[in-house]
Amino acid sequence: MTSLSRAALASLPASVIRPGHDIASVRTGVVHFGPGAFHRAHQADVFDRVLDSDPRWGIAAVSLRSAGTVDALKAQDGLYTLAVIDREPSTRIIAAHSDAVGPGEGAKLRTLLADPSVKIATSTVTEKGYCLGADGSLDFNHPDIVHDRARPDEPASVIGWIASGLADRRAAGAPPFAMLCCDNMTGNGGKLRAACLALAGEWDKGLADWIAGEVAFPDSMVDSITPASDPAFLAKIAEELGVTDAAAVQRERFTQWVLQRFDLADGPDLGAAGVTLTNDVQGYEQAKLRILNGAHSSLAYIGLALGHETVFEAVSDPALGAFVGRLMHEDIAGSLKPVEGLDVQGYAGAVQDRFRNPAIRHLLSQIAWDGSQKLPYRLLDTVRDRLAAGESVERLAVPVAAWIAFLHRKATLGEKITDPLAEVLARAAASADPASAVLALRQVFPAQLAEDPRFRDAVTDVVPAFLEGRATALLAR
Ligand code: CS2
Repeated sequence: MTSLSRAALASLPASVIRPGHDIASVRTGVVHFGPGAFHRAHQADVFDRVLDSDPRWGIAAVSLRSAGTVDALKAQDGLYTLAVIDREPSTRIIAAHSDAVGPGEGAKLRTLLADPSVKIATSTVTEKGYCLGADGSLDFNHPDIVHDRARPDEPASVIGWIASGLADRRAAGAPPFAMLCCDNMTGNGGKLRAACLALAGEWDKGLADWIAGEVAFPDSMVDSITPASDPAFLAKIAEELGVTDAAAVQRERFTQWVLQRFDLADGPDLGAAGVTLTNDVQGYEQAKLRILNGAHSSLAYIGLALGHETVFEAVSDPALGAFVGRLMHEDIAGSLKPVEGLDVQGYAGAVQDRFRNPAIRHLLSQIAWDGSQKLPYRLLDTVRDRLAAGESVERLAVPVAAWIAFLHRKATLGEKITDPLAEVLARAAASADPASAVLALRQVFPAQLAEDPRFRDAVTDVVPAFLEGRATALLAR
């Protein structure tokens, strides 16, 4: 079977939605770091719509570490399939990528970042890709940052590339690109901005001042459930299309991008392409991270302990589904500050409905990755706020304990833990008292939280139930 390409478009079945713009006329206006499935299913879909009326906003996909997706995009003329897996499925070809840059192509990346027609850079490199410490600031002990501090000419990290790309703009007297962080972190734009300023300040104080004064780093909330593209999905797409597509992605129909308003002269009309531009992203961001992602991580660690494989299976388990429902509505939504224009209880209900989508096979094991990076934003921020308000954290302690037990199981069975802190986590979780040892990891649990007896005892008390296979009883909480 041949692979998807521009030439193959004509032979695709009529049911497949073709690009709505002339692919040959697309020019690069965006550089994107981290072209994983979420980017291809979410931001690229938005820019694909923008391109239907304005050819200046093609995306150059940049992967600093792995060549897979970039090679696939190059081989397929930048094209791939977006399958919407829902009650009303659809299959569409996305033609938003005008260029691709893989590992070892630093010179090309530098040229792209310096090009004044590139007015926007975006990133989805996951939480760990930003090299931040537990307090959310740039970790100067991270090996990539140690490297970049000494080598602004040849950075290793995304932060290094953004800062050095901006340095080149400044040196050329050119306007900067706006930097749109699209990862699931509270205050994502602000965190990225602070990290770039910190590194740039090490190189050149004047550069840091220039970035602080000139560059927009809007915060954003991004949302669309995007299960990984497994071999079975890729085989199904090949059967439907009649050609292979190594970069195909699948997602639910729901998709949302709420972006803080920012100034960009002559920029793309993101609003017309479905992006919500607002002056107050924070409320949306918090609601999404805590309700949706908090529930996801809870379903993942508790669900895996109970032998479930997917989100659908886990929410369909009556005891677990009801427990996570109470967690979402009472503990999380109930403690969020009101968000103008958002009914948080209604939002929590809508999220539960999305989890109950039988067409989506979203693996709990995928969501369980990188817990050390995710838990602070997803669950621990809620714990901290509830403790401050004098409210109970007994229910929230259950998913935290489930994570510790998950690490313990993996560590004692010698199974791989996918997490940037894997080694430290495995050592702590395999110890005689995994709860205390994991809670003592300051990279995850700030002292104030770990040492608060209301939280510490609540977690420590329930870890044994998970270790001894008695977790179901906890779900009555
Ligand atoms: C999930 C997210 O893998 C995970 O950790 O919680 O990818 C989630 O599906 C998205 O944030 C939904 O927008």
